[in-house]
Amino acid sequence: MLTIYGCYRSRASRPLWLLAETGTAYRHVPVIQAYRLPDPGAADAPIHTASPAFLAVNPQGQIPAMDDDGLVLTESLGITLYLSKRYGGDLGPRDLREDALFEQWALVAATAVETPALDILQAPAGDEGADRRAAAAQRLRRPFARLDHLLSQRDHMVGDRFTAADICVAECVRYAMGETALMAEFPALSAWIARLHARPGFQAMWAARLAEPA
Ligand SMILES: N[C@@H](CCC(=O)N[C@@H](CS)C(=O)NCC(=O)O)C(=O)O
Repeated sequence: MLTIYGCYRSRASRPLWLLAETGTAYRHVPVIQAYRLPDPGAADAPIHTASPAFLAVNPQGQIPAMDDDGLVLTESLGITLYLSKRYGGDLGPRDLREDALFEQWALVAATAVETPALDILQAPAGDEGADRRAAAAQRLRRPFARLDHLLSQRDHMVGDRFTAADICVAECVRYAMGETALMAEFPALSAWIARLHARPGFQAMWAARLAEPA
């Protein structure tokens, strides 16, 4: 039995998007971040990242987590890559060379893109956050130039098809999309993520996310 722990308004969106694409059956436990609850200790609080029941799954107290017949994984991009191989068919790597590229791009997303892109998302609006956004945008220019160059030559990150590598990278790039002037500097990257966001699988994941309390 496959179980995914984590609400949609979290990095659980990554494996949940993958599963929306594959149509795989799974149990979803919508664990919420404890810091988002006014009183995580309340008797009627929903299951959250500091709940003993969840800490028994991931003692790190972070979402997402996955349990697939006893295989427990607790890193969103690792879960997404695993699910693509286990249940994804052509969404997963076809051979070792593709597998290497999937891993490379997931690591680029996690190490070069995610932190500055999150900074853009989380910086205060207006003048107050302007310096933080500008510094984050500057840090993104090199990885974005690399991605833009690749995507000006091909439609997808790996192979000639949509794969989990696209999901891993797109889910980190997404955080920076509010910085529209930055995105405009990278037209191939912008066109690629717009195509991905038009997919029914992403739309289904996004609708479920919007249906959750903010
Ligand atoms: N590198 C981890 C980061 C996980 C993470 O930071 N999850 C956040 C939600 S997106 C969380 O659980 N925050 C609650 C907390 O840290 O207490 C991953 O990608 O899975």
